[in-house]
Amino acid sequence: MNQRSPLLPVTAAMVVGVLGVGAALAVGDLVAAFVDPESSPFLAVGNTAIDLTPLPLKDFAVRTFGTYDKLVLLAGMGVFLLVAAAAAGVLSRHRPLPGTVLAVLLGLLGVVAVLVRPNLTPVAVVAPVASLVAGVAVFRGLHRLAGRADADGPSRSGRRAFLLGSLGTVVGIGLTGAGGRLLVGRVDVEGSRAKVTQMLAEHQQPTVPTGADFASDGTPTFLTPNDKFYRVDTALSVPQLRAEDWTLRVHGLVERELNLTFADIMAMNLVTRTITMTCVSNEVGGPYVSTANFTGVLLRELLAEAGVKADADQVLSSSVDGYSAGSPVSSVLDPRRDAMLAVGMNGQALPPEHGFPARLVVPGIYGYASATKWLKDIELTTFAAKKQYWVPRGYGERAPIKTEARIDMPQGLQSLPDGKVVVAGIAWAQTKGIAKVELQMDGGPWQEADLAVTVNAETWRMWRKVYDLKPGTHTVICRATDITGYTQTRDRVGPIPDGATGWHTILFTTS
Ligand SMILES: Nc1nc2c(c(=O)[nH]1)N[C@H]1C(S)=C(S)[C@@H](COP(=O)(O)O)O[C@H]1N2
Ligand SMILES: [Mo]
Repeated sequence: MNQRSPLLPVTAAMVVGVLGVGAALAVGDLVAAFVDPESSPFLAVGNTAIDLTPLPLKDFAVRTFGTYDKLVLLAGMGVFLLVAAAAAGVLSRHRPLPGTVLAVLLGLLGVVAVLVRPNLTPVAVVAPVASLVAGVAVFRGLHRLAGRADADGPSRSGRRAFLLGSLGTVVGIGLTGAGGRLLVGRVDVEGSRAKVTQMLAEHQQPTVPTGADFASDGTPTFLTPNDKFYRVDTALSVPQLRAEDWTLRVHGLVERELNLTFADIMAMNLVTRTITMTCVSNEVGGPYVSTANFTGVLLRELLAEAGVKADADQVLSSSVDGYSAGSPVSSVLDPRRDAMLAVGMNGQALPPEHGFPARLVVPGIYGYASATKWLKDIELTTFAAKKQYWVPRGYGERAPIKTEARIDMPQGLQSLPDGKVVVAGIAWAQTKGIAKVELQMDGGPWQEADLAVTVNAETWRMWRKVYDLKPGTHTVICRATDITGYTQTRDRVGPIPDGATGWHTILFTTS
């Protein structure tokens, strides 16, 4: 037989390729919804890509896209798949082999990604396997129909069969995809949060003293509302957990291993502390710093029940999404800094993006090395034995927050109508406290700003200073000094490996 199979038209070939990949994605998502939503091959590949991203590129992504970095990654993956699928279709105009090979390769990528995810069990591999099988089957099935349609020549029945097959596949993809979404949405996170919020209602929130911020002059409000609180994490999809299903294991270098439920935590001594969190990725003048009232259990009380052994120097916490953070035992147990396992944020259950049902908050340590969200495990270990998530990727092992100040008002390059200007902003030196903030206007002498009321040493402190300026362009620089007498360094360094330094400078004009 040397009869050549007919050549598929380019559009039909593209449709076959794209629908094959679409079916693979939808089936993968649906099966994953039954096993573990994170075993969706698309998400697993995306999450693995995030884990493998070199630090400078990740830093660039956070700087450029901010909180949208993940949306950009997902969109990029989508476009890549669309183009690859269409190209595979076109390459398969003679025979289905090239497209089949691509479907198998993409499927295997999903399998490998699921197998290497630290938080997935091997059973989770059923999702990418089902996805691979569906992709290959749909691709080959449609390819056969398209070939027949073409061989039919003037007869229309073959064409109709291909058209119906394609439409059927589109509907199938839609239904499968929607089914997957519905199944994932079936976890009633909001219902669970509502119950937790209700339980927290009886816990009094500390009131912020009047005069703790200069919000009317342009600083942030002292407490950051939950929906304004900065968000930084590696999770492509926010883990959907219920407090009722949550458990925490405390183990490693302890006298007694603990296995706690959410009810166990709520039965312990709950306290509320006002704490300012800061991200190591915050550039000088950057937005990744926020303050909240966190309600939870003091870690030193919780760990006392487990009994920390003397040779432990690291508290390694890990999350359901395969993240981990490590803080020094000395900081976590320090009675002057109230490290906590938090379940509440500003009087409500933690929002899902901020770690519901439980997270850690350790004052004075950058979030990456302390503030694990969607917490599931605390291991007492040593820095020598175990490395937290960001350490092999280039960040420092110990990460005390550096003393810094930021100008919020005026904004960079703002033009103000009047020479009567209030320069205002924030400064932070968690665990120490801010002693003074100085401003230098247009190269003049350093002058002290007025400080707002102190709330505690774990939080930021607001400042402001009134100027009467001539019309023109102005440059203002700020610098903070903490309670230990340390004045923040002028040396500009970027966030890697353990936090940015430098004086925030703003250029603005008055008329
Ligand atoms: N599970 C998990 N927890 C995490 C992270 C993460 O990527 N995954 N990021 C950490 C970092 S880098 C910071 S700065 C804080 C930010 O907490 P927020 O998003 O509630 O502000 O969470 C920490 N906890
Ligand atoms: Mo961070």
